[in-house]
Amino acid sequence: MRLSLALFGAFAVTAVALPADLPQPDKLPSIPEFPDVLTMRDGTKITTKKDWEDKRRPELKELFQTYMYGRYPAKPEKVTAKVLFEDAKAFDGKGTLREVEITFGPPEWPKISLLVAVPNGKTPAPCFIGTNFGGNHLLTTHKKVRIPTAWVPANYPGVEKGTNKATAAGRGKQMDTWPLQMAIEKGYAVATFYCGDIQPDRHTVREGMRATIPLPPGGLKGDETATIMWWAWGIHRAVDFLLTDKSIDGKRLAVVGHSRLGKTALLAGAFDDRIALVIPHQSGCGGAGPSRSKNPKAETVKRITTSFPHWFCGYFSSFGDDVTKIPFDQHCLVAICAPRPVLFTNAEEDQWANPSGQFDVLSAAAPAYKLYGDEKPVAAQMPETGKLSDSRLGYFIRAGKHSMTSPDWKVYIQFADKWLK
Ligand code: GTR
Repeated sequence: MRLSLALFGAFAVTAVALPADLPQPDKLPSIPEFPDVLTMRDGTKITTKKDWEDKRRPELKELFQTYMYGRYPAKPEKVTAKVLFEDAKAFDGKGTLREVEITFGPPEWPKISLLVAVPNGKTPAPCFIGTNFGGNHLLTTHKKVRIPTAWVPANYPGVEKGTNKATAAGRGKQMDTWPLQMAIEKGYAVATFYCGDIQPDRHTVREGMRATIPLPPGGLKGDETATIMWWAWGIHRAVDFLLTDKSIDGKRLAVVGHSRLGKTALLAGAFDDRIALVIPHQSGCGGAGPSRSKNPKAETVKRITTSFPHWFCGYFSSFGDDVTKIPFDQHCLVAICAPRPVLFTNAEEDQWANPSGQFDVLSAAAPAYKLYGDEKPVAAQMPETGKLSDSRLGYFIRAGKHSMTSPDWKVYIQFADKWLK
């Protein structure tokens, strides 16, 4: 089955030059604390929802594209979906599992293989959507699920030594990271794809969506579309499809992701209002963690832009030695999501992801949510370990380490039950 989903404006990547009124990073003013989310760059204070939506929100989206994640790529002209297989009696007959190939460009462009699990008899179902680290085949033992052919990280189950090539030996080896059966038993659909379908997580090779864009004359200018932005854009292409899938309730989509893919989930939620709920899990620096961090154990902008330069655009690396020049902090990315609920989830031993700094980020986003009439969008203080704070800006921290497993999913579902059902 092939279906054409939508027609958008012609595909072209917006210019990489710095917008005329924005200075080079070193010419920006130093702001030691979080910049006020409701104050424009020119000092104007925002007091109404209308001015927030017409002025400050677009300004913030522009700033994040320019100085951190790179330009948001244009939407594809056409998005096409082809069902690769469907098993209506999966999960002991409780659910339907299918894989859908999503195409959005010329034949030589990357394609997304979207794994979709849907609860039988409970449709249209709310749906979790997000990217995974190593391939859909790791999340189920189902023999028909495709094995990625793109580069995959070496340390994943079933990857042939020294090849970065996924094999069938990995089937079902990470089922607990995306517990499909548990989600469908709770009435939720789940849709996920391998992030490398869009952009493999290495910068040394020009491949994936990056390779579809010609290098501008003179090389990259600093606000080029970076990997986290490409991943977020890929999630939006999956959303294009989900909105046409009758078994999915398109008004109840929750984006979720772990770590670097949690950074991706937050960005995807901020840049797409079709997503109703946003859950960045242990996303840390470059995601839910503040750049102006007070936690000495947390990852810094200097460190992340040195280890993973390709996740962010070139300009973001310039802030490594002075984060006070960043004209926003991550609370502004959360604020862009307002009034949609956002849940930050963490682990005590994962100080690298800065759990306390993330709570500060959530609190500093609250003024934007108050414009929408929620007088108390966030708890007064960080909840105790193991206890979900289910305010519109929710927070949860558990014992343990950096990982995404089924107990974390129970919390996502608890939060989604409150805000999506
Ligand atoms: C770490 C990185 C973090 C986080 C993590 C992950 O090496 O420093 O920012 O993204 O990887 O994605 O697992």
